[in-house]
Amino acid sequence: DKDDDGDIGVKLETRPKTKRPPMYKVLILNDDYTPMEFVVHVLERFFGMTHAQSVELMMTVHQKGVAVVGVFSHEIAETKVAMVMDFAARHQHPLQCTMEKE
Ligand code: NFA
Repeated sequence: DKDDDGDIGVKLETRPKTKRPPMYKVLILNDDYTPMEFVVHVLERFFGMTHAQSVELMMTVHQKGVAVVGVFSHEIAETKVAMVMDFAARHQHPLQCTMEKE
């Protein structure tokens, strides 16, 4: 079945390891205080969504508690999270934006 000739098996050819970098989901979390219009504005401003897409996603977060806004490389996801958190804090809203490995 296996190694009947007692040699040391050396794998001569493997598929090229094209390891893709991990991707990260950026999430928006619901809260009771951030105005709906502010969340819609954030989605338009930082995620390039249309107004209709933004309203729909905001309502999903409002009703379900959380939603994925997009999937990005680690660096882009980190930047998006930082920009949203900074913008929300500057406007004194408790809106939370986080990232997690896909
Ligand atoms: N739940 C917030 C409200 O009723 C709206 C909201 C939606 C906040 C999505 C955060 C994220 N004002």
